[in-house]
Amino acid sequence: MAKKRALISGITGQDGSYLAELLLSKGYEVHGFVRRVVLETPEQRLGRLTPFLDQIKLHSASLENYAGIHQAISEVQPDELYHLAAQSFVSYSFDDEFSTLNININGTHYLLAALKTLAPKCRFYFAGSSEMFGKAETVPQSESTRFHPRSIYGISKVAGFQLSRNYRETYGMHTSSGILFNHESPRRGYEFVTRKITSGVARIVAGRVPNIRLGNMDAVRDWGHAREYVEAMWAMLQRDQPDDYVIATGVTHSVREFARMAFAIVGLDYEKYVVTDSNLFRGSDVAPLVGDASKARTLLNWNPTTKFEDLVREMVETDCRLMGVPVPSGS
Ligand code: NDP
Ligand code: GDR
Repeated sequence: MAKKRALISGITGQDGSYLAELLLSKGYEVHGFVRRVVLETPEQRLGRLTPFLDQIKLHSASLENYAGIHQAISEVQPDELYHLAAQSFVSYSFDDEFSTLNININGTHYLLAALKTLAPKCRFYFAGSSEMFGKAETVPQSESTRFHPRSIYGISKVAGFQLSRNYRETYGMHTSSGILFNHESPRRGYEFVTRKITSGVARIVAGRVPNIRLGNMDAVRDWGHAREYVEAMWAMLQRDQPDDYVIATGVTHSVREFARMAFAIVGLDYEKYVVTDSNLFRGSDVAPLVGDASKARTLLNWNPTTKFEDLVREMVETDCRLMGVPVPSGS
C-alpha cells in the first residue's frame, strides 16, 4: 500500500517537530511548510528537526503567501494536512494585533481554500486553543462552552476554528479542530512561561544570571506534555467523521507552583530568585482554564499520562544539560 502523505504547517515549532516524529514512526511520508528565511539559516531555525531532517521534505511557503501555499499543496497532494503554523505567542498579540490576525486568520483561510480546489479529500487539522474560551463562564471547559476570547490571538483562533467548521459544513471537507490547552516540553519556545522558568533555573545554577523576572504568578493553566497532545491530533484525522475536540489534562497549576517546583528540583527556593515585574502582566488575562477532555477520551481513546512533576523535571533537566551544568542529584 502507498504511504500516506502528510503536510505540516509549523513543522519547525514545538508541536510540528513532535508530530513529524510521530507520523514518521507510523510510516507516513512527511512534508512541511517552512518560511524561506528558515531555509536560508537552517542551522538556526531547524534545530528541533535535526535528528530526522533527512527523512522529511520541506517546502518554502509563508502563511502570508497564497501562491506558495497553492504550489506546495499542488506538489504534495497530501492525504492529511496539519495546520499548526501561527503567531502563537499570546503576549505578542497585544503588541502587534494586525500581523497576528493576518497570519492566523488569512493563513488558515488560504490553506482551506487551496485544499478545496486542489485536494478536497485531504483531511485537515486546525490548531485551536483554550485561549478561545478566554473569560469562560463555566469550569471545566468542554466543546460546548461558549467562546469569549480575551486577546487578539484568541480572536484569531476563534476565526480559524469557524473557518474550519465552515469548510466542513459548506463543502463537505474532512476538517477537525483540536481545542488544545497548554502543552509544554523541552522543545517549548523560550518566551513561554514554563520554558522561561526552566531555562532561567539552569542559567541561575550556571551563575549566568542572578534572577528571573516574571509577570502574573497567580495565573492558572492546565499544562500537559506536547508529545502526548500531537497523538490526539493524529487520532482526530483517523476518525471517519470530522469533529472538534478539547484536549487537556483536567488538572491545573499556577505559574507560582510551576516556579516553586522547577527551583526545588535544583534545591533552590524560588522566592529568592523570582522578581515580579508588573510590565510583564497582560492587559487582560484569561480566567482559570481547565479542560474537560471526556469526548477525546471516549472517541479518540486519548489519555494523557505525564504527571506535572515529571514534565517540570524533564524540562529542568534538559535545560541544565543544555547549559552544561550538572543535572541535579536525585533526578
Ligand atoms: P510554536 O510557536 O512552537 O510554532 C509555531 C510555528 O508556526 C513555527 O513553525 C513557525 O515557524 C510557524 N509560523 C509562524 N508564523 C508563520 C508564518 N507567517 N508562515 C509560516 N509559518 C509560520 O507553536 P506550538 O508548536 O507550540 O503550537 C502549534 C500550534 O498550536 C500553534 O498554532 C499554536 O497557536 C497552537 N496551540 C499551541 C498550544 C501550546 O500550548 N503549545 C495550545 C493551543 C494551541 P518559524 O520556525 O519560521 O517561526
Ligand atoms: P499562554 O502561555 O499565554 O497560556 O499561551 P504563556 O506561557 O505565554 O503564559 C501562561 C501564563 O503565564 C503568565 N506569565 C507569563 N507568561 C510569559 N510568557 N512570560 C512571563 O514572564 C510570565 N509571567 C507570568 C501569563 O500571564 C499567562 O497567564 C500558550 C501558547 O502556546 C498559545 O499558543 C496557546 O494557544 C495557549 O498556550 C493555550
